[in-house]
Amino acid sequence: MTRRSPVSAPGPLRAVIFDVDGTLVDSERMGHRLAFNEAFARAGLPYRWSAHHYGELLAVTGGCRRLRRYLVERGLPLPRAQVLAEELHAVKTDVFRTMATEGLIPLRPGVRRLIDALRRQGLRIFVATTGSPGWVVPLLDFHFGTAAFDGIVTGADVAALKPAPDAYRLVLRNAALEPSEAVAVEDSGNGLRAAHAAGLRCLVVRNEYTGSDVAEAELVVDGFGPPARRVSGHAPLPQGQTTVETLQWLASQPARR
Ligand code: XBP
Ligand code: MG
Repeated sequence: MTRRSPVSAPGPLRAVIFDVDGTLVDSERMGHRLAFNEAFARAGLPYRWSAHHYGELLAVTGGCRRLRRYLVERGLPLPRAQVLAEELHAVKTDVFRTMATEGLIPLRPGVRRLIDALRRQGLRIFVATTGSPGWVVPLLDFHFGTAAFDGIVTGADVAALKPAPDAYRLVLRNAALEPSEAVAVEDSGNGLRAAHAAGLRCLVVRNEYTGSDVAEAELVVDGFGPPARRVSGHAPLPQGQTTVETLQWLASQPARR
């Protein structure tokens, strides 16, 4: 059972912490999924993950853990599944890094506008992801330049992946921030639970793989916009967009947990 951080009082917004997969970038269905399938093919394995099945596999965060679980479910003994998952994941990471640096992993619409606006307002911008540094850093560098971020925490930096709060807690600790001074932006129930367990308020920006397990978020929208529509929560969305004002509203809300 994960120990929860104390619920923090609402405060002025100083920082925004972004998830990467499914939040900053549209990376899962036509990105990671294809890279996993390429790794299976190169290993001569018959497995292929369909877009629909991949949505279910995303319940397990971290590509290596996802592979290991899948291989165990196919009947491989755990030690063999662990070794094979690590081998496949190394290939998958190489394939995905190449896709990222060739521009095949697009930003979600509206993300660049929001990041630029946050920077203009002097807010600090961080990344907390369960993904691997082998592709996270090149991908962020391709789209923004890594100098765009005040800190990047990846799955390699923490003992436990989301839904554990470790990545968010490490960002807060490195940046000397209180949870009340930052908000998280996520796309999944696992990410939402990680943010909440770290004491953060959370905006969920839904995508095709977002499940019904995000109802506890302080705010849910269907995109960064325009057009962005509220799914739940009463935040301002000026001109149908998720803006700095939207995130300031989020920081002013009592935590819903
Ligand atoms: C994303 C993940 C990642 C990616 C694959 O979760 O779980 O594992 O699917 O990346 P979140 P790796 O968006 O909550 O961080 O293969 O490098 O793990
Ligand atoms: Mg995500």
